[in-house]
Amino acid sequence: RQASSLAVWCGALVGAVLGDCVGGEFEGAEEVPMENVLRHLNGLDDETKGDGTLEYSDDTAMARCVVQSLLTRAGFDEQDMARRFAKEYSLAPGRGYGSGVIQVLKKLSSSQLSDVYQPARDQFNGRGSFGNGGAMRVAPFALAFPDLSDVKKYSRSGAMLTHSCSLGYNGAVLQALAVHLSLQGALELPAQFLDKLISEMEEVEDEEASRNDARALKEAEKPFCERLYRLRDLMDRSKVSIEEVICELGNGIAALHSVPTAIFCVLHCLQPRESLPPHYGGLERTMAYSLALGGDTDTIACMAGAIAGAHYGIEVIPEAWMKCCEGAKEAEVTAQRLHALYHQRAQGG
Ligand code: F2R
Ligand code: MG
Ligand code: MG
Repeated sequence: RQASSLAVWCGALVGAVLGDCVGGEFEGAEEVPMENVLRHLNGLDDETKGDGTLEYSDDTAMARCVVQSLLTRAGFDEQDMARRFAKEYSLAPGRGYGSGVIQVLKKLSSSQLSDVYQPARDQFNGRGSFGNGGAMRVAPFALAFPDLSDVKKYSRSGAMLTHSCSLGYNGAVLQALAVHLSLQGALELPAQFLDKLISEMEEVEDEEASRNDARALKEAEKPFCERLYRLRDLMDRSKVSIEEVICELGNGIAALHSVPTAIFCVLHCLQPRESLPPHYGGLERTMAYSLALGGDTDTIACMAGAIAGAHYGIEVIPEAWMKCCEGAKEAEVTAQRLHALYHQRAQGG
């Protein structure tokens, strides 16, 4: 892997935006034939298409708030981040937000609010959201903090501004870990990458709150670990169908049914696959495969795009794709600023 450090930072943030913009076409579709995916992706090469024709959705809208907050505050500031989420929603409410999180975003705009985590705790009769909204926007945390413990701590806190159920915020922690490890080149050794994710999540899911939520929702004792073990089994099989992936890992709006799926998409597409064009590189394969799963395609492709982009770097992203996607060029610039923040922190600044 030859990509420079700056190239993988840009790849991560731009990969996430591409996944969101390109994946929006199929969000909510039950079945997505691969030929439809390839037709959609081929259409991105059409020179007559204007700049930014594919608009980003809530995934990128919220990730932009995370980026701006981390950069402006030179670290995590929950008040500032909450304010930015609320303002972004009030300015552009039509970006396809989850139906529950809208209530949180409205409450976060109140000047009377003393605890910015309270609206999220009140969701779903006090159980909190287990949606993937915390995970879909988490990549910038992985790009801003050099210490793994900070990545875990702040990605969790950032997700808890809207998702107080551990099945929501732990999904964000898992996604942040996957992006962070990928940035360090960990996907060169896929089996070790997965082992590391499992060992980190064993610790994360050992917390009492996580165990209680898992019990209340009748999930496995450590739900994300259990999915990662299923993922490992799928990887060991010589052939695996789209239906098996959906059945074992899911393709839905819950973090549990989408974050491990996104990680699988990246791992599965490290090598060429029969169903995908031979001229496709790894990032293109990951995008196409994520879309072909159907379901929450913008978010699964967004999360897979961040992990894959952190591995392959921005140079492999087709220029025509970048041009079509709203916010892609801006993501390249802000990734450079996150790269500087990361290195400043790494040097103790
Ligand atoms: N919302 C969507 N897609 C729907 C279609 C939008 C359409 N294109 C349009 O423009 O109208 N996509 C976006 O939402 C997902 C992220 O959602 P987030 O931020 O997690 O929202 P929320 O509301 O917290 O959770 C999502 C749904 O999950 C269910 N749920 C969550 N916790 C629950 C609980 N404790 N008990 C029961 N149900 C729970 C609810 O149905 C929530 O509405 C991304 O896909 C993003 O792209
Ligand atoms: Mg979306
Ligand atoms: Mg979505």
